[in-house]
Amino acid sequence: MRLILKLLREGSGRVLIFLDWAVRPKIIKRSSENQIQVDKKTESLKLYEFYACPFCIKTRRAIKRLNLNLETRNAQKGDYRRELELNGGKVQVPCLRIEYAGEVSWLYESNDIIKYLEKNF
Ligand SMILES: N[C@@H](CCC(=O)N[C@@H](CS)C(=O)NCC(=O)O)C(=O)O
Repeated sequence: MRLILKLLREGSGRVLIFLDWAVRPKIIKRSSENQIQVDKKTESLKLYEFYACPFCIKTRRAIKRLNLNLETRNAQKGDYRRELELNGGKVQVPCLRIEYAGEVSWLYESNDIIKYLEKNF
């Protein structure tokens, strides 16, 4: 049963990836000075994700729309998965790692991540 659900999620994820590619979001434009400032700010953010996860696709689409150069980290397996579990508290993606004033926090839930990005950028 778990495998079937996983396959369904993966399958719908691939369809969404195609739709996301076919219907691109309208990207916000900034002056080059403003974009440099935004790029500097997004250096402290990392998105832990799975490639075909529908919630990650939605979040990546918001990132694209907001024109953010934000590092994404594949947490499907390997070091990033372990890091997410150990430091974030659970393996659930998407999760935004936020480093601010030397403190690190982990923001789960795609809607909350999108709200955070829309509020800050
Ligand atoms: N409500 C969450 C749902 C996130 C979710 O269900 N993510 C799945 C992947 S699509 C997950 O992290 N599963 C853990 C796993 O497969 O190990 C959100 O909107 O971010």
